[in-house]
Amino acid sequence: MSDKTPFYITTAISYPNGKPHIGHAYELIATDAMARFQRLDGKDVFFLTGTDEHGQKMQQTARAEGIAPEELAERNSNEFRQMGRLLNSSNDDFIRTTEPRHHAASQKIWARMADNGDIYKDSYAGWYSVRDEAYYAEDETEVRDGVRYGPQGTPVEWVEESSYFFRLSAYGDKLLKHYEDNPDFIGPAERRNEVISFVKSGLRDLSVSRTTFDWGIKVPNDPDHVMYVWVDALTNYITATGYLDDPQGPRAKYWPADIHIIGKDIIRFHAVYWPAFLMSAGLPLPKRVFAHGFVLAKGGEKMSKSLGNVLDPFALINHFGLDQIRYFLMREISFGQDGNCSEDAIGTRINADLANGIGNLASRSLSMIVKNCDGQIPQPGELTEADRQMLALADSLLATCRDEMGKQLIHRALAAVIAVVSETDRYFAGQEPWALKKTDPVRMGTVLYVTAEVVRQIAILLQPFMPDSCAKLLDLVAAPMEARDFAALGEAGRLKPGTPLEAPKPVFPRYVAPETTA
Ligand code: ME8
Repeated sequence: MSDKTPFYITTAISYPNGKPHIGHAYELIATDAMARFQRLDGKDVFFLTGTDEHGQKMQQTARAEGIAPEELAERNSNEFRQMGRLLNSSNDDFIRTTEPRHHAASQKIWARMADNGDIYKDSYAGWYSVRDEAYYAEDETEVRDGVRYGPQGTPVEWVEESSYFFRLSAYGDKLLKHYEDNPDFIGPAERRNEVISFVKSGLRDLSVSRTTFDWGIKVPNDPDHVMYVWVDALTNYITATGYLDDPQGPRAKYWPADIHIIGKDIIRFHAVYWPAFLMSAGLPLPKRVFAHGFVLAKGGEKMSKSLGNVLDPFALINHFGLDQIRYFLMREISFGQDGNCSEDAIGTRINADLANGIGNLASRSLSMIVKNCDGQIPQPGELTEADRQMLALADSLLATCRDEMGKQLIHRALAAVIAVVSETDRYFAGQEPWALKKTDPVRMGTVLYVTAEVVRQIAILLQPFMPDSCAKLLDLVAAPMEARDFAALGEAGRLKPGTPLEAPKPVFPRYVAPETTA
């Protein structure tokens, strides 16, 4: 048994009706960075991602391709799994909602809601968006050019069918109380306000089964009905913990989840429906739901095939490098807000922060050590005020990063680290170790020691965002493998004078845009 504190984090599970796009990559990278951060900070992390394979959208896409939905799901779920490997995602499990464990869990949660008297049979007549897999009230829709659209801008169609309902209307006050008692339940603040006003406007009972198609999980004791895909989809988070099979089982300790990371378009499902289902089923609620923004094209346009501005994550990684793309997306876009992504901006960011920033600092200081200090980490002399301030600044970064990451402000954690890189550059330039070589070699050694020590700490802290590159940086400062987590930050893991160093190899090359041929 681990005595570490459990920490459970999830991404949304993606619809495998097509290949993964940059939005999917963005969410997985962000969630992976948070999971890695908590692991390095000593938590017992369980990180889940996967695919949401049922529903009308999957059935329609499969039909249009002339294949069975199982085949479509299998093919594209593999693409998502492969994307995870390519992105260096450290997820501990990958759930597919077509798996038997998930069918069983969904039927259990349904039975618990039914036993609580919250499910009744009636018939549904109203608007449905297949693209969003969402029911909308008439006043949430609008007609443009003869087509009716839902609030996310997707077309809606009229649906009339026999359906089971969930008594969502009974949960309005309970949900509002929960939001009030748990101010951190929904983030960021804009999304919290949006959810509160939606619930305050009055909740109607929710149709939770479909009878006009059959690609879903069967309702217990009524096989003509399949569950509404969101009932089954949301349940994935609890399926993977095995909590419904055995609350004492090996993974049950991870429920309730510490945080669900999702995009802003699906906040209503996670912050209204999901907690209501769990309250009904008598199960603990997740501690937090955080909605990130959308990745947009240059100029803030939505990416679309017709505009020809779709950025393919696989092509970007091939061109710029994985850690470069991971870093760019986490640093450039304020987590929780929409942000633009363009090749120009990626190139600029790589050069400013990585090549000219961390990369240059590491290679200048470490190559001076290799050349001028017998290839060993020098013994520092007496520390000046400037040295002490430099080390104290580096030592204070963990607290800042912990605080920002605890609020999912990933971009701010990174900005704080980069600010220390700039400060170290100023320190290094101001101390002029190259000039001290002849006049005061001990002092030169001290300056190089302090700089290399800051590089070590920065490399440890940036591991969640750029795991492979930071491993290389940590190799350059000869950080022992067992001293690369956050416990090794600060005084505890200071570089050991006398440790041999190899000549540094460049970790972050400058990006040079290929010449465009007219
Ligand atoms: O919504 N930028 O699946 P999905 C950033 N199956 N994030 C984006 C994005 C973009 N351009 N486009 C999509 C679903 N996303 C459901 C989830 S969870 C129980 C079920 C995000 O494949 C989106 O907000 O449409 C969501 O969090 C995730 O990608 C999967 O979207």
